[in-house]
Amino acid sequence: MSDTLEAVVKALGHEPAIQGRPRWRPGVDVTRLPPELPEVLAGTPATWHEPRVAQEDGLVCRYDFDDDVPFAFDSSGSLNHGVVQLAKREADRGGQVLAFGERSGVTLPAGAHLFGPQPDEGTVALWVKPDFAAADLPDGLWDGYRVIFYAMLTDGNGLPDGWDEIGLFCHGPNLYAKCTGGQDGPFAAIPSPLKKGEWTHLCLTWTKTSRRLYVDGKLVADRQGTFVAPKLDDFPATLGIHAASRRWSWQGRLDGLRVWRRAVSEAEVAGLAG
Ligand SMILES: [Ca+2]
Repeated sequence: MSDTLEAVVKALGHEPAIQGRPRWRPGVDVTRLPPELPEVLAGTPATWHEPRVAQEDGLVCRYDFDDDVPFAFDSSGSLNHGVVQLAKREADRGGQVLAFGERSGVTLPAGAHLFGPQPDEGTVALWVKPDFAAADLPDGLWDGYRVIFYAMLTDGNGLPDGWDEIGLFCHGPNLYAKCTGGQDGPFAAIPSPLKKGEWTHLCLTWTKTSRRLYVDGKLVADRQGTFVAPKLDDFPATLGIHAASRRWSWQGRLDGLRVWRRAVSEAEVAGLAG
């Protein structure tokens, strides 16, 4: 018996007699709905076809968007599907891509689920096509960010500038790549090679002793050293939006996201970008 019921029984001297117990509410009478809602109720339910799944060594996420699935389908077989918010599929790159605008993004599974809780190595690769010229982006502390991919330890940081983060983003005229454990900053900050309205392939890889960024299959940043692996937890990773602030959306198109739990080789990167 609960403490409350025990107290009631003690006060009454007997168990309470309950009368007028509330019943289930009656169902909604559709004939009484506002006139615009029956139209919605009569709408065609979403139907879609499951794309083909192809497993690959160490690959834990593959989004190609070449399907009619109402979410981001992971064809790596790892079930790391994503929730698409406001971004739309469009015909491009011989199939479909995802078009992003203000407040749009894709929420992926948690960083630790994708990469592991403190990943010594990994890869994030994808195609990007901005709707903006890097030279036109402001570079103040609180403006001009365009996030491509982000995974991070839980925190409420409003900017893509913390520790324990794996990310790719533009800020002002530069492209940044980070894989930060300890108190590292971005390992790559280069004049943005992205061109308005053009596709570019980006690939970030890391191991215990390296941090690398490839652009169109070519190595453009290569930091060697002894690195602390980023810590990750159950905070969701994101595509095309900053994970913590839900701001700094990508403006343009993204396609062909690949996430590996290993650092892919230079030859593999060249193959992806080919
Ligand atoms: Ca595609």
